Amino acid sequence: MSANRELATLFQKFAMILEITGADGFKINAHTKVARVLEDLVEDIATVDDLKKLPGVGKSSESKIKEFLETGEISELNALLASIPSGLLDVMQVQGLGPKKIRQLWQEANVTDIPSLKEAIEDGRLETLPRMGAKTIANIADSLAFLETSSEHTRLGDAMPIAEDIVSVLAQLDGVIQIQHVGSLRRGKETIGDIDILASTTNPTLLSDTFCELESVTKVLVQGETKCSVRLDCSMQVDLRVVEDDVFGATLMYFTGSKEHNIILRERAIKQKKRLNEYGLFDADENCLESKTEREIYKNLGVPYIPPEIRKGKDELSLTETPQLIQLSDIKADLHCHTVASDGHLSIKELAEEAKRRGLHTIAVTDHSQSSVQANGLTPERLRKHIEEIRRVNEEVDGITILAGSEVDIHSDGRLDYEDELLALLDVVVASPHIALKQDSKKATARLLKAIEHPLVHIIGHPTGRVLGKRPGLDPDMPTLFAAAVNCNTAMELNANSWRLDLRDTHVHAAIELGALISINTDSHAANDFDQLRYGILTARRGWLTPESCINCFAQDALDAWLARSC
Ligand code: DGT
Ligand code: CA
Ligand code: CA
Ligand code: ZN
Repeated sequence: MSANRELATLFQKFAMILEITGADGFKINAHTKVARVLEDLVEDIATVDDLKKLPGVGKSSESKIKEFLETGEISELNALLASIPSGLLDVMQVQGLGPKKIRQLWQEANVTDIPSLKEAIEDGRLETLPRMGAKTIANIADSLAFLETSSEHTRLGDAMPIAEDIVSVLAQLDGVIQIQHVGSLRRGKETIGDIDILASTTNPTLLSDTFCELESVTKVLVQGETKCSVRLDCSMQVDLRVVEDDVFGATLMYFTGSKEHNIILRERAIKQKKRLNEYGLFDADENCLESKTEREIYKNLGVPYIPPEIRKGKDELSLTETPQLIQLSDIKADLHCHTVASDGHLSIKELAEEAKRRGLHTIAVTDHSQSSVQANGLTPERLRKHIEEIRRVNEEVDGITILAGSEVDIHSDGRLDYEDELLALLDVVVASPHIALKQDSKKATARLLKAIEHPLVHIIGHPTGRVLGKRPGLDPDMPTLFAAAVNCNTAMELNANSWRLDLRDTHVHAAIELGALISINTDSHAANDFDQLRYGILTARRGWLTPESCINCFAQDALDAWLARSC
């Protein structure tokens, strides 16, 4: 791993501690900016000749980076870290606790980590603090509970690259015949308990030894010929199962799950006087009917092949044919992306070139609106200029259509953040909730309904505003929203960013059942954010989405016509 990531994390940490200790905003922002630049940097930071040429990197950041590259440490950060209790960084993960509150909790209530925060809530210490009402305390308690229930699971977007790295290393070993990830990861769940890998090999010893000695392994829990289990430095557990190659299909099916899906299939087999287990499908005389591939087993059971993402043990087993679920290659447009005009890292042209490289026919530039001050949202005047600039670049760049759009804030009462007159100048309007994400369900429903029914809105962006493991987001009455979306011909977004995946799988399913259109967008702020599309696709597939119900799969003409619709 290059030092970029590690350094970015350190600069982020720097910014967080500076915030807690009450440093000035300029200094905090400078560190956050460097962290972002490092995260997006494609080349290895160690190979950059002149660090000061990087945006946001001044003299002091330069010397910190150099120190780190030479010594692996930043002494100023160490000193700063020593000045606060280390557990306070965990407290920052609690949604709704800003640095100022944390500082108050620390200095006035002796809160130094998550356990002492819980204690302070339980023994009533917090109530005695100024500006700490019962409602605030209840909110903190809620966020704490949420943080706890979600912390055992890893986001799909984090688990997938880890699993793929391991699989690609092991696949190269002598003797390995088939190897792939299974379990909830193969089913594309938004969060993953542990990573499961299935392999067949002629050299099980080499495979298990290599697996248990991977650099990222911190603890070997089980090491055997057929099963190994390890813990990684990121604290995830990985299970490796090794099977005979001629039963690979049967075990693939078994370990892909879900357990509920497997149970129903087994019952089907029994009704047909057969037996299904991880070694194959057998007849009454224990002759093996099928075991090599999943497809053969489904076929023999008289069930259409069921894609892993929808193996939930629900209505997938009443399907009469395999559904043609959406695939990555079906996506031809991205309708929600940011540029340097607000909080993105790419220029309009860079964004368009990246989208073109990825085979899209259309890309929409949808920077933030004026109320999103932290995201450098555009004032009406800036938006007008931005539209002109987008039109100009669209003329300049061949091979892709660049649409002028905006990600307009939906205020807590459902009003939009720009006047209609301005919105009418745009090709595409994505309306999203960003603030007041704790309002009650009724208010949230009314708020989003108003946006859906607005004649100039095309898409509702990340409708709940949830962030996985951090905040649950809005909880509106979804069927009501979807019915309105159908009526008004407004698309509901599935934001592909793996922190969001919003709408979630079950929402997508409910939406398309009612006939609503879905829009899968990456919400890209940097070039590699486009890579997140695959997680949106997995989630969409879990929601049974087919290309016809997704506006991003429309051909250019059809998309243009849909955007120009009047309603
Ligand atoms: P996770 O790890 O909690 O996100 O979810 P999974 O689905 O990956 O569950 P895991 O890792 O416990 O097991 C992997 C697969 O193995 C699971 O999807 C189905 C299969 N499996 C595990 N235990 C059983 C079982 O007791 N019965 C059946 N039929 N299948 C099982
Ligand atoms: Ca698993
Ligand atoms: Ca497992
Ligand atoms: Zn947004």
